[in-house]
Amino acid sequence: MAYTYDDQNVFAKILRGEIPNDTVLESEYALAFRDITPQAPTHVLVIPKGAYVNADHFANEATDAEIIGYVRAIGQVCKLMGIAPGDGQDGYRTIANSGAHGVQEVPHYHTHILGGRPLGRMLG
Ligand code: DGP
Repeated sequence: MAYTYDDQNVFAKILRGEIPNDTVLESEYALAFRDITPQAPTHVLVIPKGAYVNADHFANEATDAEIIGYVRAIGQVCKLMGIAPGDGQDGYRTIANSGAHGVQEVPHYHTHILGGRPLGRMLG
């Protein structure tokens, strides 16, 4: 599979510290920050630190350590934000738009975490 990563994308610039962000968590493998156009009271984006274009790229080429570190970071963000159902809290939704049909705007893999209100049913 061939993936072309554009290192001028906005999340690459955030990772390099060229654009400011409202960080909620940083780990060896991931950075989590608030979305600039929040769609819910809690709207955090979690990105891997590696240069992966989308979920497909990440799933196929990231190391096991990167994948585990990334998924753990998502869990930690949800705890930090007070939305983790495992802690008896109200829950959340994760979304990873990938590619054209997924309507992915920023070509650096990211997961949206949305919570803080009932989100309604959404499956396309
Ligand atoms: P999408 O690629 O469609 O899954 O969504 C990209 C999201 O990134 C969108 O919700 C807005 C957010 N976003 C775009 N530019 C910036 C930025 O400079 N800073 C932050 N914090 N979020 C951004």
